[in-house]
Amino acid sequence: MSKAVIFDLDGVLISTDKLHYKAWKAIADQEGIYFDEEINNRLRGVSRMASLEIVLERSDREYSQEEKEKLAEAKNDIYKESLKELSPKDLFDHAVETIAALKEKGIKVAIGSSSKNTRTILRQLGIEDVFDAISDGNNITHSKPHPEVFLKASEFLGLEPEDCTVVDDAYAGIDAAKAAGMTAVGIGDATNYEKCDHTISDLYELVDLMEEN
Ligand code: B16
Repeated sequence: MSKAVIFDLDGVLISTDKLHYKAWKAIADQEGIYFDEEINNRLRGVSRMASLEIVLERSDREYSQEEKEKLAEAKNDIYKESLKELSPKDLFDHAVETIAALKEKGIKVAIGSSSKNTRTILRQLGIEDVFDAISDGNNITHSKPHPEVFLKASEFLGLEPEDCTVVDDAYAGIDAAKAAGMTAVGIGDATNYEKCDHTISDLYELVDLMEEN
């Protein structure tokens, strides 16, 4: 049986997709670059700088590293402003109940997110203090599908990777979990991905699943 569940954040406990979209769209419009929701879907689970590279694919000119850093910072300023609107009611159904039930069973809970804004988001959602470990964009040098963010989470928990189960909604997250040697549970879009060890349609299904595995 796994000793811990590592939750991806965006798309698993909350959706910040639209907020990312609005911020990237503002940057793309400012630069005269075409950007739509379909392109935005490719940014899920991807780091900020890697996301910018995807946004710039439609540009007809090259950007210097300095320009790219300025654009990424401008996007993050807009995004951070919008995070102020988040509140506990934005948490997905049964997120709080699932975390509480897992903890009651002695299962540790952690976050494994590519976002450098993870702690701000958790604070806005009122769940900053419930996790045994938080691994995020600030403690990694490689973004998913690299396993680093989940391996760091298991290290912070003091557990072996094989003792951990990851829940992620992005293909890159499932790949990262498998590369880390962890059990991968897909939710949302990832339920269509054959690399998942298990799939769930509601977070609370994790509670029974953790007893079986
Ligand atoms: P930031 P996750 C990811 O979060 C988002 O899905 C992705 O769209 C974003 O670019 C990335 O975090 C970095 O976010 O700009 O806040 O550092 O799915 O790994 O929880």
